Amino acid sequence: MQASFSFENRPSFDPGCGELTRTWLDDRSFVDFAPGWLHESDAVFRAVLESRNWGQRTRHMYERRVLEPRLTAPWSLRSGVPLEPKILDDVRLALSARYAVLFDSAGFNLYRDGRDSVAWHGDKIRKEIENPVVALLSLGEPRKFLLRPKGGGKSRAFHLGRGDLLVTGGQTQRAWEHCVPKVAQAAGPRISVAYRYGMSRAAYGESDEPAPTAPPAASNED
Ligand SMILES: O=C(O)CCC(=O)C(=O)O
Repeated sequence: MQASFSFENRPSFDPGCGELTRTWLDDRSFVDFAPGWLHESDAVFRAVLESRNWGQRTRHMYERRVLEPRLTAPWSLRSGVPLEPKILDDVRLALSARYAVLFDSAGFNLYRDGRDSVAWHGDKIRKEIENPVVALLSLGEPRKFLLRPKGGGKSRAFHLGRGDLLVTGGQTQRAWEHCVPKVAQAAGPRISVAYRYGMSRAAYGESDEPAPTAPPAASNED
């Protein structure tokens, strides 16, 4: 049974993705960024917060299973369940057309406050996809999103929330890793929607978890 959503002000975005600015991280890795790309994103945030079936996964870390410090809710095209609210499916189709791939899954992540985070990782996308594209739509309060060369190095920071769109392409998921660090000060809730394709089969279900390479440090830097 799907919820039906009616928005007072209809959320919208530029389906041509004309506002995307490309930044090269190295000669084969890039991110495309469009701040505030989804308009009326707070209403979408509320709809997603209230309608998703949030759960807390565990992950293997330091030889034991620990609770992931955020809530998640998976969606996949394979399930046959419509992606709702519909604006999120419109986003999926527009980004699929823009990047010439079929985004067939959407992973919802809820960072309830500054204690929630995700550790440094690259997404688990099948090896045969040489240059995977992953699109992240952020809703709610902005949180820092860091990128660094795999294994360490100087990090690049984006502050993602309130309808921001960030797309990783080229070798960014292979040669770089990313995280959302904890913050010491109070932080309001944020949701990210990760549009992906070519995930390993297990990744669509319960074990859709990034493989952490290091715990995220609490961070106050800009
Ligand atoms: O919440 C974000 O912006 C990042 C999410 C992420 O990296 C992941 O779930 O793999």
